[in-house]
Amino acid sequence: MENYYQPEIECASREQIKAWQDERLVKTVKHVYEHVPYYRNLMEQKGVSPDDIKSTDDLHKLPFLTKDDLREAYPYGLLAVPLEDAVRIQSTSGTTGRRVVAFYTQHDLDLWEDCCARAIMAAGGTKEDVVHVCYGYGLFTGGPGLNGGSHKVGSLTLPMSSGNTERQLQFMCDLGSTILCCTPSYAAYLGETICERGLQDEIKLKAGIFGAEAWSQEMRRDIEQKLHIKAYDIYGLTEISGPGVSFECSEQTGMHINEDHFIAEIIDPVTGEVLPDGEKGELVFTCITKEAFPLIRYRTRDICVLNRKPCSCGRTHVKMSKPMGRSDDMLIVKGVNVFPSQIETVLLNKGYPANYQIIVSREHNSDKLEVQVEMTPEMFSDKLDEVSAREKELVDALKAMLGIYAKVQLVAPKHIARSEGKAVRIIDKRNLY
Ligand code: DLL
Repeated sequence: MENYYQPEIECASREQIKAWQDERLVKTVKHVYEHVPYYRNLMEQKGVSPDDIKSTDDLHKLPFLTKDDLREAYPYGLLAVPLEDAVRIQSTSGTTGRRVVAFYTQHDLDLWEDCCARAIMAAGGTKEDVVHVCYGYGLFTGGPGLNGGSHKVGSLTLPMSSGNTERQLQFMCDLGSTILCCTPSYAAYLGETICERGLQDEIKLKAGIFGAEAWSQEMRRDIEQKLHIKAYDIYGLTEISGPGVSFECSEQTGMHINEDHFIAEIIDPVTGEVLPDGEKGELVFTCITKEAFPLIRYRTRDICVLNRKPCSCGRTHVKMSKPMGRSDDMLIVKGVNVFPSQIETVLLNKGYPANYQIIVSREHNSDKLEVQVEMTPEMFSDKLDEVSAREKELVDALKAMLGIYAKVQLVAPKHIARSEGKAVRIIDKRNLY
């Protein structure tokens, strides 16, 4: 069995990584220019030809690609191989507009599974592990990606998919699952249920690989404590392949981007200017090894920071921070930028569980921000003055963090609907778009 900790790649010198990226970028740009009329048009509009791209130093000359391009080119407009060579699609969970469909050849699936296998190995996974995958299967990339990665590691893979918590717990106890893969909100829910039922001693989990949505350090601590595991972050997006674009190592100070497959840039989301490492901005990816759907300079809308300092784990691939919000789902309330992650940090710091909903509305042309927060069973009390005091405390803490007033409504435990996939945190009733 191949060992998917690939030190010759993951710990390669920076010179070697640049050499791979230079060569692969040139090849990929030629490939899309020759096979995708949509790209050829975009490049011609910008007055750039494949001959102008000689190395990664020329990357900035290429046009950006956005989700709007993907929607416009739907369904086959960005497919870079003949249909007969594509073997799979995956699709985003997008609820508005046209769906985004990504294509894979067998080679692309293989490389994607390698990336996920690296993530599992980095979380301590080996062929002795029992990997419990309760990300959704089907069009969502979470289930298929981690499933394929787990196979490559040689672990026993439980393709549970999402939902049916009873069955999840039964298999987890009976089969002795050791690595849990799901969204952090579902992990928190499983942790809560396991504690309520006193099942802590019956589960054998040692690690979790959680991603697909934003989650704070406080939420990590909560999950780690309830499930007695080490919780690792994993990042990815359907357009670029799915989970495994980057992943955490044992140092847990950012996620290593698989730089032999993807080139990362950080840009100013307003001007599009490339920012130096260490500055916060929008993450942009260029795929350099894919055949069917090699997106170039794709704007993710995720706001991050890149860090190239050496990592104690030995990996040399650049690390990205946890996304700190999205340039498109940042809320602007009364003219102030509000990121859901800021609200979550306040709640978890004050000992509340990560079960909350942010409701924005507009009355008489003025924005109203309301946060509904679940209490823990210990906090839950019938005494109105105690609840009011708690609400007031949160209003003050949120004001200090956000700079604006947010109404707080504390609700009973389990009041807010649980999600088996990505949690729905924001309800914006303002119909702004
Ligand atoms: O969420 C792929 C995935 C599956 C990643 C399983 C990790 C684990 P999409 O549905 O296309 O793909 O959503 C991609 O989700 O642009 C981020 O905004 C967000 N996201 C993904 N991972 C993380 C993470 C999958 N670890 C979008 N932290 C991305 C914060 C994340 N946000």
